[in-house]
Amino acid sequence: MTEPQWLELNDESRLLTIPDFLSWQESAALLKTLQEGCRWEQKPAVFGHLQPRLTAACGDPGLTYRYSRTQHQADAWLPQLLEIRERLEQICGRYNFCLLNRYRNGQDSMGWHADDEPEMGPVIASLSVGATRRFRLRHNSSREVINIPISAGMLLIMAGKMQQYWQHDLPRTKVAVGERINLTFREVIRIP
Ligand SMILES: O=C(O)CCC(=O)C(=O)O
Repeated sequence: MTEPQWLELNDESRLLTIPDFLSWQESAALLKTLQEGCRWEQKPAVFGHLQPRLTAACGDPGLTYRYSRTQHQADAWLPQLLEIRERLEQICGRYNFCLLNRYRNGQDSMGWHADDEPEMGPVIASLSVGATRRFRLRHNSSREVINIPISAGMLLIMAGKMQQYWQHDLPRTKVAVGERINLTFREVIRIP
């Protein structure tokens, strides 16, 4: 695995990328495990539409993560995800929840947003398996856009004030691409 290197963006936002966090074989095995082992759902979006992707969630018992009008209740951790969590925590952060997004083809996507809910810890570790897709970051005031092609096995950690000053998305593509699953390990802080 390549040595982790932090990229310091403006406004105290920090980004780390490790292209080979998982080997090609580990990525292929994890893709299959997740396809078969997670409880996938297509959640409602706005105006009676469905979200253009499938989602699943794993985490510590009793945890729920809410964003917009969507609610994700954690299923039990798969053993493979617990192993990854341990590896991630050796690099940076603490994680008690994993949101999984499954993009079935190039038409599936995720719109511009920030993971800035009050109950969300500031460090988000995003790991991808399957097809390569373009991930974008956009600064809220300068509108600078950073394009990051994310391939299988690549880890990206967003930290510092990233969620406060930047949004991110996963745009659709007309290129014929296969399935991709993205896992975001997060810390959901229980608010009394
Ligand atoms: O699929 C991705 O890489 C992006 C996922 C994402 O934006 C999120 O889970 O908040």
